[in-house]
Amino acid sequence: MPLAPVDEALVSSLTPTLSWEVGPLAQHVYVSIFRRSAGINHEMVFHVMDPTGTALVVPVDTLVSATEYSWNVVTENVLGFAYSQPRVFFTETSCPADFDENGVVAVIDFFAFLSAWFADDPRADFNGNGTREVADIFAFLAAWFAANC
Ligand SMILES: [Ca+2]
Ligand SMILES: [Ca+2]
Repeated sequence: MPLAPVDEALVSSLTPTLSWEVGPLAQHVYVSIFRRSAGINHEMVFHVMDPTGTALVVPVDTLVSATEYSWNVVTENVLGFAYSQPRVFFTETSCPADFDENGVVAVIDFFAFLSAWFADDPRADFNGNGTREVADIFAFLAAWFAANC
């Protein structure tokens, strides 16, 4: 059964830790994450069979910000499959310096921002004043250095 995050949790990380417990007779364990909206599961974004232990860290590049997901744990034993109740969680609105939205702030985010800036991409208006200007680069840099996500 899933333990954490709790149902309907708002998670601040795009690499949250999932934990669960399984009965002693389980021979196989399958953990799956689905993108979800309006109460309906869409594509599976993550699946692992027989993870080590009863917790895992969702890998980078699996989740995106401001999105609803559900996950479940399926166990298999001699009697067949047992499906946990699905658990829902939400990812927080992005960390703005994570420009490519892969869950980590890295040098590549700075280059992605600069590319957008030179391409006059609306997202390059980092300070949101409606104009793409040099100040946006400084605003991005400030967020990038301050990022703790
Ligand atoms: Ca990134
Ligand atoms: Ca601006």
